[in-house]
Amino acid sequence: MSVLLDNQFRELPPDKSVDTKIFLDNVSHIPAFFDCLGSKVFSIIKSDINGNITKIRAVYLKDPAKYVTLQDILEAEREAHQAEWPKVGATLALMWLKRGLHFIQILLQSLADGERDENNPNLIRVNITKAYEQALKRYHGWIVQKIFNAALLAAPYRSNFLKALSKGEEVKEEECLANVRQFLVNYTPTVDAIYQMYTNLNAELDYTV
Ligand code: 03F
Repeated sequence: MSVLLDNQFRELPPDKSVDTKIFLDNVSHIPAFFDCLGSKVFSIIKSDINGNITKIRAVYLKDPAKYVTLQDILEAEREAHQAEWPKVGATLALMWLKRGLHFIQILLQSLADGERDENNPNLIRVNITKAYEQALKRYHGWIVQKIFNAALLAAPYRSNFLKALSKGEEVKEEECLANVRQFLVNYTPTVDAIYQMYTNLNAELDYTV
């Protein structure tokens, strides 16, 4: 019934470590969602997200017992790559993936909070723009910002977006937003924990693409 509730994230343990296998299982459902959004511009975003998931999974599968948590991966790569780190491997892939996850978090939270453009109540451009400005824009040069502008124009109507989140079923807006809120209960702390890990390990970079 709901893409979001089918793919609920797990509650974090008290130490806020993120289990690599569970995390990869959870995020692996996100790329397929772009297929129902229509425009070609979403395939660029889909393949970027997919590529980062694949890079992290490839590292994990080399030694699942060693890379139980995402932090295990970052620490092993820091040891292995020294000066090149953190602009390398799964550390770099997760650095970017987390920004996309943060974008999704802000977008969904803004919808759940009922933020909307009163003149265009069936558009989600204000919600998308807010998410972009907070999560991604500072890392993008003008060419990538142009891709964002194209995606913004191609963005689905609010009603279609909510319908897509409900697997194509016509559900009442309030019911769908209740699912969004439920999804965010574990999703938001997971994204926050990954950001905190990058801060703690001094692994965040701020170059633009
Ligand atoms: C850097 C960079 N990646 C890449 O160059 C950019 C690609 C295009 C980015 C376009 C941005 C547009 C975002 C706005 C979309 C609005 C759509 C709204 C629809 C509703 C990195 O790439 C590589 O990743 C890394 O591996 C490499 O090594 O420097 C590194 C080298 O470069 C990015 O900026 C990441 C972009 C992530 C965008 C995520 C957008 C998510 C949008 C919608 C999600 C819908 C939510 C559905 C929820 C479903 C839940 C199941």
